[in-house]
Amino acid sequence: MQKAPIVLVAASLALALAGCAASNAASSAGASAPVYIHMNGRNDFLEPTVAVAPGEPVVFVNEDTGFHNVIGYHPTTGKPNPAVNGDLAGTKGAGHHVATYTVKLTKPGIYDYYCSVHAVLAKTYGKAVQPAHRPGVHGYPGAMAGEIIVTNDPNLIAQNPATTAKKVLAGYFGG
Ligand SMILES: [Cu+2]
Repeated sequence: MQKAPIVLVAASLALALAGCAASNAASSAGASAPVYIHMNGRNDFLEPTVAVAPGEPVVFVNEDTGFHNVIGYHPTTGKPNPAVNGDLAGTKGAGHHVATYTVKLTKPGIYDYYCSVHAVLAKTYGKAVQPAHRPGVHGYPGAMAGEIIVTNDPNLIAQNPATTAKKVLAGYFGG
């Protein structure tokens, strides 16, 4: 008679876990929920790689006091990619208006971008380029750059950092 409750507990745990899996799948499949990419005091993108479903909004959020931009480019040709192109004024501080730039990409693929204030495109070989640290930029040793993966694979989307679900993160002003 002692085993019956244990079985019941195990069964309800299994149901609870199944419920979690189901709600995760539902949230990642919801193409209307934006994915947020944050700029902070280090002159970088806090979430440099994110994945979204086609048409799912990607919202860049500038929580930094300084100006940033988001410039799309093709890494194999060095040419600009106008599908990603935005300016973000600085935010004065907590409680002030936060500048955002929203982009919706409908075609699956990888969209590379960088901030031309804090990074430069450097030649690699042939016509290929990659972002490099802009000399004189303080706060972050790497290049301020990132990529958006537009995909129909929910497993990739489920790997986004937890911070991509929240528009404004606390404690990042003042760079
Ligand atoms: Cu920047």
